[in-house]
Amino acid sequence: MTSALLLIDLQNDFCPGGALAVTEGDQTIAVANQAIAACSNAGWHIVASQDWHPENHRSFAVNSGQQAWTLGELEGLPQVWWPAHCIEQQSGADFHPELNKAAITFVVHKGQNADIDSYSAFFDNGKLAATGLDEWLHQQQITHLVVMGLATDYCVKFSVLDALSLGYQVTLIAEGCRAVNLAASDGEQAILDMQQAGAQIQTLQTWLSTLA
Ligand code: VGL
Ligand code: ZN
Repeated sequence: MTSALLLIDLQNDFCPGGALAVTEGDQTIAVANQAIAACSNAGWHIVASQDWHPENHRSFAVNSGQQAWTLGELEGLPQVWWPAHCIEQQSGADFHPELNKAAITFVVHKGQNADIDSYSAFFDNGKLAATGLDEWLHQQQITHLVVMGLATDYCVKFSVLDALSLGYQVTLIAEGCRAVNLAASDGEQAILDMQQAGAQIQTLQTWLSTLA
């Protein structure tokens, strides 16, 4: 079994002070850096996704004439209207400054098509287009993913569910994740959904001890 670490959207806009700030989003960075150190040691690939939108993305409330943080529909799919965030090439889309970026061996961008949102690191929300992540993981013969990042109830959840349906074994490090929590229990529910679908939920320490 070949494993990789998959870090979801550890970007400035999802951290306190960012455009779509997730409560304690920045507290995932120290967890990610510990995981990165251990995985580098073990010779694993370290893969990171970046939410990467054009300025005219229609998931942005302002571009669709909607109120931010409310629910609507975009091209027939349910859509939360988000504040403008993670605009390609801008600092909000950068990885958090404390993340050990040098150790990342593959970066995948998602959300470039203005007409459809893309929570998963594998496919857009309508599964119309693939990002190339699955293909790349196949080329490396990676069959197991250890996942953490932002946000638990959106990009982490949909990445994990897609990974499981694509046949990967998935371990989720819950303390390396934080949720948007539009409803207070969304993060908790997302973890249950991932577990139900077959993800193994582990603490950082327990997982690190399996590596040693
Ligand atoms: C995300 C909302 C909009 C995420 C991305 O990374 O979870 N959430 N775009
Ligand atoms: Zn986004």
